[in-house]
Amino acid sequence: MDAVTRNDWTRDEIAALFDLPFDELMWHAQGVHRAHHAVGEVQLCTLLSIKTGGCPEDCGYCSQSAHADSGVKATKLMDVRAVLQRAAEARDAGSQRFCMGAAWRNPKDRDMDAIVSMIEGVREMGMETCMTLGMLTPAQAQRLADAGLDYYNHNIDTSPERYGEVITTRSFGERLETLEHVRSAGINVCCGGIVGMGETREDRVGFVHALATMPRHPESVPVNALVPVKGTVLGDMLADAPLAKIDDIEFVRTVAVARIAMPLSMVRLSAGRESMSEATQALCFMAGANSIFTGDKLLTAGNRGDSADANLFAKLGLKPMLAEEPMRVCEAAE
Ligand code: SAM
Ligand code: DTB
Ligand code: SF4
Repeated sequence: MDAVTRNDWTRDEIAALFDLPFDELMWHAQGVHRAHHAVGEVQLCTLLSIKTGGCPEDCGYCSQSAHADSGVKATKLMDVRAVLQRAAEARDAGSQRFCMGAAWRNPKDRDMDAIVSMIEGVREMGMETCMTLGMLTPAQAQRLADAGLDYYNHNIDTSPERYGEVITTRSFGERLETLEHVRSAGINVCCGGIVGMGETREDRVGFVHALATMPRHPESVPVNALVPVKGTVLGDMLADAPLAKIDDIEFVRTVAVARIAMPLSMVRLSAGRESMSEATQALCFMAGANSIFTGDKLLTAGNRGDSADANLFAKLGLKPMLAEEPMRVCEAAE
């Protein structure tokens, strides 16, 4: 690796960061952030669900699981032209990266031609591309790399110990296998998870520890706040136990610890901003979050919308990050 990133974090060290007095934790996180990232610049990414609902996986948080009763209608894979139209709109609204998500356990080989055309089309518009399609074989990962895919999102979601309580249809180990295929193909990794699923502090420690001890840190680390959806296991559990909702300061602590443990990664303040106060979001940016999803929709859930975000950026003096030529892993290594 390089001189500033460490992959040998112990759980005790991560736990000790979480335990710091809040002021000291923020001071430390800001120091790390300022040493490696442009201050006051936030990357804008836009999400599109290219294939919604009917997913065979049983992720307890997800509205798109066929096991949930969320009312989300299953659709087929979108037409390539319609996807490119949405990408052009996102680019015109100032977005730097276009992230396409499919509610699949894994893509079928018959879907790959359309997926490749989407990647090529979005790249031609000058935007970075990200896909999240579930598990990949090494050959599928290579095909996406050959098409020019910049990032693949595949989250570990929570600590290795908690994983089996949230998802039973696949294992933590299978998640890591796909991440390895993505890395080996030379695609940048986007990997993070969800906070606020009723997990313990120890689980949050384990979650950040698992990311920060990967052989290479993910280039993007999305930290989602659970969007509780009625009809999902976790949405219903939290509706019945409002006290289990994550405390705002604990959420900010998680962002700050991720920033310190993975200094060079983009830390993305992802789902859940719609119900987060502006003050909490401001603390997240101060803690080192430097990427958000724009627009008024994530995949199926709502998002704050561009005018509310423009207003918040103006209040906080934040600027959208300018698009850069995406750094490919193969060039970044060494
Ligand atoms: N099916 C693919 C997969 O699971 O890898 C990609 C799409 S999936 C919706 C992408 C990520 O969105 C999940 O790993 C999870 O971290 C996040 N997510 C899904 N539902 C969420 C919710 N209700 N609240 C917060 N994050 C959520
Ligand atoms: C990620 O970690 N968060 C995004 C992206 N990766 C694909 C997805 C958030 C989904 C929020 C719930 C929804 O829209 O259904
Ligand atoms: Fe399917 Fe992804 Fe939702 Fe899990 S998170 S149910 S894999 S769409």
